[in-house]
Amino acid sequence: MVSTGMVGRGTALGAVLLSLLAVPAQAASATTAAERASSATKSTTSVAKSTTSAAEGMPAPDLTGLQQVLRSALAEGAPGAMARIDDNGTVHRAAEGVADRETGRAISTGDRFRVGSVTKSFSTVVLLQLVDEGRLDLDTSVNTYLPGLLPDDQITVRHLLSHRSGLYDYTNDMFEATVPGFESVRNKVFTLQELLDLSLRKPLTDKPGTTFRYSNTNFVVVGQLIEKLTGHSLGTEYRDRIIAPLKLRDTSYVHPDTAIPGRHTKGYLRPDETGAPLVDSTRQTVSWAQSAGAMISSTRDLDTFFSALLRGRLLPAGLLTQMQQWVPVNSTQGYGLGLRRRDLSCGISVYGHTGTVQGYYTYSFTSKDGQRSITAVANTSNNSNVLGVMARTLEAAFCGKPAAAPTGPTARATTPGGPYAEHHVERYEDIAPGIARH
Ligand code: REX
Repeated sequence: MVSTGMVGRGTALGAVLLSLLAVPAQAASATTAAERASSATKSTTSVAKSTTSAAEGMPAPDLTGLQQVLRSALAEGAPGAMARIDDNGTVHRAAEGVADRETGRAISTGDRFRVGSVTKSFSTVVLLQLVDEGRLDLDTSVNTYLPGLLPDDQITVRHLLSHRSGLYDYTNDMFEATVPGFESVRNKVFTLQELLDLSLRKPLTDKPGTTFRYSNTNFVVVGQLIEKLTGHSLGTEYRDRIIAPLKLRDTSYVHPDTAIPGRHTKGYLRPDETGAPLVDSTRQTVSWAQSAGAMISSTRDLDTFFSALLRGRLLPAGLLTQMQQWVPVNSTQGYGLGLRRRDLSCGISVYGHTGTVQGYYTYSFTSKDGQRSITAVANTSNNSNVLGVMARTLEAAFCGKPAAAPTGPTARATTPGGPYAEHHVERYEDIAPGIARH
């Protein structure tokens, strides 16, 4: 395994008790955010000149396997699925199915989509740049910056970013009934405070700092911190600190607009009732998620973003190290600060985030050196089979061709066909209970 963790792995699924992670904030480098931003711009055009080859120590992507994985996603009910690999300057694109079921337009890797929780990595970068600027400290109580906001002074900024605050995830209740829940918030505009108030109706789920439990509420509070400390809207901060410096042409934060600007794939939400038709969920405010999940982007832009992040273009080394202090999620996954780690079957670990927003599943991950990245998207959700199938795009992108066809009594018993079906693919995705229908 490539990665190391502060705490042991192999812990049981679900909430994981931890000893307190006392990770001191590293001394920030003297590089300013503006300097890093300008070097980020240069580096995106000079990837091929790097002395580190993405191929080093990593097998070539299995493009045939990738295509088969996307076909399997369609077989499980996704109208379309696509993936783009950026491998040290070489681009591979794969797409299957449609972006629009009415017109039949084929899905394309150039299509924009809703990235869901990949937004959390953007929010984290903004907040950690503020840490770098000395405007807040990771191990200080959130209530120091937003007096009286949270019910417990023990909740620190680090607890929010690593999902260890104990703040209840209000989306558990909001989307208990999938389509009615979605329709009830589709056109709604919430303030961040209103979302936090929904969470605070329930007591803390755990003692702050002790337990990893994924909760959108954490990143709602991160959004509040960003707005309070900068005096600007979230959209302004994403634009000035990440989107503009990295020249992410397809990335935007248009909340509360309901339309996805430019060419995009439609999103199709699967209802809970068996056999009920998919619901076109493309248009929505995503106000229920905001800094936890409301960004729009493309496969190219997300590859650029995570590659730049892991290559140290957005944060100084000390803070990038902090982002990679892992809390175990399950036997092959860890959560850092707004960043996921997944350990693949070939021993390679990859870094990025996943996203689930009605009608869209996203996986966006990069190698440790940021030289090879993949973003894979299916235009459906509430379908755990599609979610599980799409995880296999990472195996195809980073592990190369599987050594041998799966054999044995359990082969293909629980996952549908296609490559990697039986080979060390985590069946448990870290999402709130009941979030994806089986
Ligand atoms: C909300 C419901 C899912 C989705 C959610 N999404 O919390 C956040 C996110 C923003 O992306 N988190 C994921 C709905 C887990 C991540 O980090 O990868 N499901 C759907 C239901 C289930 O409504 N009843 O599947 O579209």
